[in-house]
Amino acid sequence: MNDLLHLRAKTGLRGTITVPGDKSISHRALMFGALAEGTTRILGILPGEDCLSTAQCLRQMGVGITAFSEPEVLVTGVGLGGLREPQEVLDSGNSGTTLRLMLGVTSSQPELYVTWTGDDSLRRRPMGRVVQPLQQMGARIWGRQGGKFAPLAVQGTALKPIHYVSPVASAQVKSAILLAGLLADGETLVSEPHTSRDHTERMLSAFGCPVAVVGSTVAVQGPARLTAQTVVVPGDISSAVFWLVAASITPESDLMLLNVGLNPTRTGALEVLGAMGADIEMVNPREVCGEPVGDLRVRSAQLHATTIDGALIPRLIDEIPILAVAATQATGTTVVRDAQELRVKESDRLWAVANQLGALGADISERPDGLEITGGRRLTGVQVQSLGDHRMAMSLAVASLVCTGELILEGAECAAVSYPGFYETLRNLAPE
Ligand code: SPQ
Repeated sequence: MNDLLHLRAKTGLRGTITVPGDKSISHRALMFGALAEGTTRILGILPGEDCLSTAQCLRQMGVGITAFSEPEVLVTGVGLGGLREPQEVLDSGNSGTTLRLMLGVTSSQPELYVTWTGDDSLRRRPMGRVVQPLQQMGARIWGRQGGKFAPLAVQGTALKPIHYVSPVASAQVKSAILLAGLLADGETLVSEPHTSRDHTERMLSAFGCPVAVVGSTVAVQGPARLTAQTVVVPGDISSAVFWLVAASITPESDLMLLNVGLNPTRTGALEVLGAMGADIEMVNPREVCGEPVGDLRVRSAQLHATTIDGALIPRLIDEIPILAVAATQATGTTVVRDAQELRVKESDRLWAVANQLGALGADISERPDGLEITGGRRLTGVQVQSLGDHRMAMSLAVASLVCTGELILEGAECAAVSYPGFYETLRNLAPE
């Protein structure tokens, strides 16, 4: 499928939106539920394609998971080491989180042989970053180019603990090693240059496995046991930011976003939008299942340029495409640095953002590790492409709100990877 979606500018986005469940937390709730003893209840799970991939792979390894259409999803845990050898190749679809975290889980389980694959995009993404440290732990993994790319074959075996000093700040690398460490005998540590999202650490503790955190170093003690829990998944801040930018750049807008996850390792985009002059108010802050949550009210505002770099990058890594859209409407030149990780996401997001926003007439240039965007140029609707990347699709759809003429979005359907119903919500916010 390669849907063509026709979109036009609007004014006055108004209403209340409950953004779908957090993707990172939904994946982890399924995985930890599968590895726990007992039945885990998940409320508010994201019914996105990526999470469905995780659920399907786990089911193929003998885990009972009820339908996502029900108000709560039940996961019948098999316990650490209890996964069954699958009969088929397991397909992670478009989901880096599924493949990287599950490489950690499956490589540490003796008696399990698994072949992992994914879609065209995922088979191009680097897996050496988890395969190599797992091999240091003793993992037996084979794949294309010496294990750098999927398909990957894993023969589970007993692993030994390591202290891995990661060259990149990556929650997927950190989580894969920690999950492998759950069955290793002793302490497994991961240090990273800046702290990446910490949902694994929080959820492991909630499932009864203590996690020691000192600065940007995290440690687990194996062998561990996980106990089933009830997980209430907050709304995904990475999805909420599309609406924060949409309302900020569209005149006469006033939106309320309910139940947004506000974990400090994920709120970099809120800080950046605040620094750009966005009118965002946090209402009713609270804690749900160990994760900070709140409601966000956002109104139109004149934005100005900012710089995004350093330790902020891992705290907003998935929001850079939509922040680039905001920067096209800001006064001055916004600079993004230290963001070379964006080159190995669902698309090369630095190239994709520069190329597609450039096609709309934005003053944007690509740097080896970032972007430079000078706001103020009027955007013109033309045909642009998602390049099969859900965050590109939704960023371009938001850009249509400020284009003259019609923007035609090719490959719009991939938004369902992380945000089923995104375009319907966009349509309902304001008449054209
Ligand atoms: O799962 P996937 O495909 O890697 O998804 C993305 C996204 O845009 O939704 C990245 F492309 O999010 C990652 C995120 O970039 C999800 C994630 C996680 O749940 O642990 C961590 C980040 O990746 P990384 O490589 O920095 O660890």
